Amino acid sequence: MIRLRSLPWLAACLSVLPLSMLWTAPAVAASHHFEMTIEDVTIQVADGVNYRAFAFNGQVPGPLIHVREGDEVNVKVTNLTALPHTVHWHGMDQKNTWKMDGVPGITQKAIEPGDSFTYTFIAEPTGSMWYHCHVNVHEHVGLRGMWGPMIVDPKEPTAEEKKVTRDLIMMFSTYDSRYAEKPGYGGTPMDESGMDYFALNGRAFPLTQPIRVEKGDVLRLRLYGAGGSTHNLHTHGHSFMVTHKDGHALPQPYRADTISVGPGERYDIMFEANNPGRFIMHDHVDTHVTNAGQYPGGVVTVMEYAGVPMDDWYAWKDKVYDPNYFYGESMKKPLGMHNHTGFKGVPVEKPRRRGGK
Ligand SMILES: [Cu+2]
Repeated sequence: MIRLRSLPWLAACLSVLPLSMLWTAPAVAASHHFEMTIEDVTIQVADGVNYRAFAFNGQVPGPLIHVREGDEVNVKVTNLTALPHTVHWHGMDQKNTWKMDGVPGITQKAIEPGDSFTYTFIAEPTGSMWYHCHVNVHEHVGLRGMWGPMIVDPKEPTAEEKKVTRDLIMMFSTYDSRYAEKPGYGGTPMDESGMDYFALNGRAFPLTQPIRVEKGDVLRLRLYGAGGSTHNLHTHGHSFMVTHKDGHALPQPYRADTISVGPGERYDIMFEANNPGRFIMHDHVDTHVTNAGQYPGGVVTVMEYAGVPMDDWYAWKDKVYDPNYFYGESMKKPLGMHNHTGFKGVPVEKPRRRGGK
């Protein structure tokens, strides 16, 4: 029998072994369980435009799902609306889990009103991914806000990614006010000319929010074509590097000041806030900066640098600021699913059943 006392060097090795293993152990993939409802709500897209939505956790955009590469994601989805839905995890490979792809009639039967379905899959590949319904997409995704961001962090972020101080999510969509109060209808190609409201995270300017920065911040904007139109985002006073397409790091990032984001597409852009002032950031498709034909409206925000005074005539001088409108605060939190009360709609009252006999 070997006694450790007789082999002091071995005892010393063993005593430090657990600690040294801690330093070198590879990151163990986590397993996340989330619960998500789909609810009938009304969201305010613009002044006087209250739009019926089928909203994930009652909000548009849906909650932020933030996980790491290789994690197991398990989401129980409960349909509390009067119409069937599914959830497609846009960008996920679904290796050996194709039945979790969320396409009705192809990978599953739609989730009927009152029913639940649990999606389980591995989060891969990394990047700016998203989820959306796959039932009657022209209406449910196009008009009813059935989408939300899913960010899959890489195990090893790049040097550029590590510099980011403000990680923000911007989802573009369009609305047809004729169908605002008509859930179950709208969004077909024949209706296309009726798109009259254009939104950034579900609201049109001036109901959107500014991006408040300090000089020296490094911004990463994750741009999503969540609706049926192509949006051309232009940043005044700053050019940016286009670093990722559909979540994937570009082998050769390139510099630009306007970027076209089509339906389903995602682009990540990064730049330093190095030019103090107040700079608009807007969709360069001219009709997309109107509300029912009136300029300014639609897809507009403003970069506001700390220390720049609010002039009397500034459109947003009295703006009630929501620091999480682009999920910037949620992105700083630990991995998980993050709701944002600022995105909540107003629940639609269900018709009451008659009581008694
Ligand atoms: Cu749906």
